Amino acid sequence: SAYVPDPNDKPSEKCGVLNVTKITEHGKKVRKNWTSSWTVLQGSTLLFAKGQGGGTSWFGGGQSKPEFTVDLRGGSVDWASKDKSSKKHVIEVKTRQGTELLIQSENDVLINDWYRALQDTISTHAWE
Ligand code: I3S
Repeated sequence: SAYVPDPNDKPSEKCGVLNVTKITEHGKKVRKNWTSSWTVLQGSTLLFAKGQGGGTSWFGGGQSKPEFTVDLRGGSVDWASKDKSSKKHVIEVKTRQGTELLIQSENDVLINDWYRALQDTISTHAWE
């Protein structure tokens, strides 16, 4: 029988450009370095790649690897408090591995979608 998409199905993948910085790595504070990153949510993994690669697909050539990836399982996602950043629409992601990231966009609709997607991911992908 023909494939009929279920309108209630959530996409397993989300991608877009976000401003990102690490603030903690392996539990240690690191210097902020805000960069515009191509960001992909794939299952319980969040992947970041630098820039937008001059228009060629990041996935295409196979030569480019993600700048870094984080495992969201067992982590947390919250709106960042004002003391974490002076920017607006900032999400704080904490991972089980002791990495803390801030992700941000000037676009409030876009960032709200990410917030929801990240929350969904954390609640549906249990830790072990
Ligand atoms: O939390 P901070 O230290 O106030 O973060 C700001 C700094 O990282 C600053 O760079 P310097 O390393 O040159 O001080 C950045 O340019 C700012 O964007 C950081 O603050 P915001 O509030 O934008 O996250």
